[in-house]
Amino acid sequence: NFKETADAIEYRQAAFGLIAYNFGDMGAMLKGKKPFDAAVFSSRADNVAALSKLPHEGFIDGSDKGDTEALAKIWQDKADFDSKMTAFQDNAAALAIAAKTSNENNIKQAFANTGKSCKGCHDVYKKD
Ligand code: ASC
Repeated sequence: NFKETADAIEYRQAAFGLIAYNFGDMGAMLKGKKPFDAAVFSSRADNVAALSKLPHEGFIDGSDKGDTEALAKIWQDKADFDSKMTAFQDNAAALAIAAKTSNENNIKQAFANTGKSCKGCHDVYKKD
């Protein structure tokens, strides 16, 4: 367990940073900013699916205080926050599966669904 709330904040931020790096590279490929490489894309999708399970553990009680963009609303509406986090994990898992096919429409749809999960939570629970 975390010794201090600062450690929990650092933990979830590290996970989000790794997610953003991997997801961002996938977006660059889908938007044609770099060549699409199916093996790299799939590996990154696997990374995001695994990493998506990590941040939630860092949202411990009291960790709205500190060097964080997390809003106190997370802990006021914890059940909704938890379900949004689960939906993100489900979407990331579906994206990892889609990435193993060569169905471009499915891949793009699964990527969009995952991005909507990121944004949907940020819009409500992250400082802007
Ligand atoms: C990213 C990133 C996010 C999401 C979000 C999707 O690459 O860093 O927070 O995608 O912008 O809408």
